[in-house]
Amino acid sequence: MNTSTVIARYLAAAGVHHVFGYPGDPNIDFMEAIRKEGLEFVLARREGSAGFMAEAYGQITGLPGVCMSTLGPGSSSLVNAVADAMLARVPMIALSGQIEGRREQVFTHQVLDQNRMFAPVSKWVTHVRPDTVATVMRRALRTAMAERPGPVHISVAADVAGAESTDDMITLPPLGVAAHGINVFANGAAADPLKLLNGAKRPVVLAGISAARAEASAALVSFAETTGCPVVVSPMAKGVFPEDHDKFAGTADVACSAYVWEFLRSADLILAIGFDPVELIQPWSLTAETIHIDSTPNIDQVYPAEMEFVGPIPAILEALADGFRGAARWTGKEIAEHRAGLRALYQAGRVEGSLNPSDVVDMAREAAPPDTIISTDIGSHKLRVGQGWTTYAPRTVLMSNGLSSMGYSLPAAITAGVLNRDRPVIGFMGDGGFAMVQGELRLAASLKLGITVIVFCDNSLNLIERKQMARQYPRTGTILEPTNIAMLAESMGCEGVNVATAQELEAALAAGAAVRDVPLVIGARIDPSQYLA
Ligand SMILES: Cc1ncc(C[n+]2csc(CCOP(=O)(O)OP(=O)(O)O)c2C)c(N)n1
Ligand SMILES: [Mg+2]
Repeated sequence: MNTSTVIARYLAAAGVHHVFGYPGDPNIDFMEAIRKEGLEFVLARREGSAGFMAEAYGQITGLPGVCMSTLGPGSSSLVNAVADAMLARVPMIALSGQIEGRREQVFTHQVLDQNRMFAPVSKWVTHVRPDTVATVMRRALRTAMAERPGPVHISVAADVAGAESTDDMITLPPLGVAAHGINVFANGAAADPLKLLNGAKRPVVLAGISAARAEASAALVSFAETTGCPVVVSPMAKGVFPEDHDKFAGTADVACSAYVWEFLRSADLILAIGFDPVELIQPWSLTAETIHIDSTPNIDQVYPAEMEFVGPIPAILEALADGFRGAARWTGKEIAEHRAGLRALYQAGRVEGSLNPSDVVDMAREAAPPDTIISTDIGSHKLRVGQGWTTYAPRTVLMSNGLSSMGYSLPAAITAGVLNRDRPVIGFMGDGGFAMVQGELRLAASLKLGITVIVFCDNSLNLIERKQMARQYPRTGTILEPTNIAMLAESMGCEGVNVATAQELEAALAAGAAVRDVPLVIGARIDPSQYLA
């Protein structure tokens, strides 16, 4: 078995069926190995997109997303997506080719020190050799998957990829998270873990991505129902708590952020349940006591917590709910009023007769089935999508909210389409983020994905333009020239339509609801004035 075959067999053993990448000559043996092992290679149109596709694969499946590049220009192009996986806490195996070992130390053309380049954005950086490859793959998979998950970068030298391996035993380490064992850390040995919870009058849950990774949805619902706690979620955790539940209290750090934080400020106890501060935009400003509940200790200390429950989140929630003896202090009416206020604020600033950003989100939600998977890019549109899109299950809203990198949404929607051919997928993106990766439409068409792509066309890097406006600076470097999105989409084998009114959008979305094997790209010319509200 050659070294590449050992790598491929480890990936297959871990349950991975796709490799997203862009090749160069050092990758040829690896690509042949994955073909023989039955893995599918997806040729993105740029390494950065391949990496985002792999990241989305990790977000959706919980398995490592695998991406591949050549050496030098390929690997350096992959850095952004590896950084994205690092800050999204997504397991990833990133494989880059490298020049033959003999030349690596002294040769210069295309040769970068990949270990140093990837070190700050990876949990582990290494290379394989024919006599270490199986051991390296076990450690790579275990490292990528262990809490908090993240990327491992592996260089595969051109003379190693096809070389016969002497370390070729396939033995998969356990890759799941622990099911048992709760550690309690508290100041004061006699601290009663339930005293705070039982005594609180207005406890609120702030749930995040680590709860979504821990499959804690059912436990979270029963915890909220038993204790009467309303639940606010972080953007990337959307769906961890069903958003039609009467205890749902909104998404933090998207549109209407101040309103949601005001609600959190009214709490006398915060239960941070798998809340990862990587998603926090402003420094923590709450003064109420906070209990940290997560798979890992509160090592960031972005928020202070005198008590930590560390272990499997569902088990912790069940134990706390079992011991709950307090009375639910929030009335259903209070939470319902909060939600109605949030909804009104999210739609505020609509210009009658225009196609407003919230109209695009609301109309798309209206036309799409409940189990639709969406992705969103970064910018003003994300803030609307993040608050306005209602979702019911985890792993159905994909976004890059740790690194917050533009250009994520289209590659992520493609992965969602590849993995869910019988389920609707919508990719929301700004005209800026779309322009960064629009070539991937050709890939989406060639894969015959029936995904819907909705581009918020405002001829602007709006989020940045608004900051210029706030300081009364002239618009410099934030203007995007208009693009005929429909024509562009059609030239890439997709269906395309440009819309500028609610009626036109409604008709386009109705067409989008039909089962298709071609992507539908909607260029939605929006009136951005609502963003200012
Ligand atoms: C790769 C990358 N470059 C720059 C930024 C900074 N940035 C954040 S939002 C934004 C504007 C995005 O414009 P667009 O995609 O059109 O979305 P809009 O804000 O107009 O909705 C920029 C430049 C970023 N987050 N990621
Ligand atoms: Mg824009």
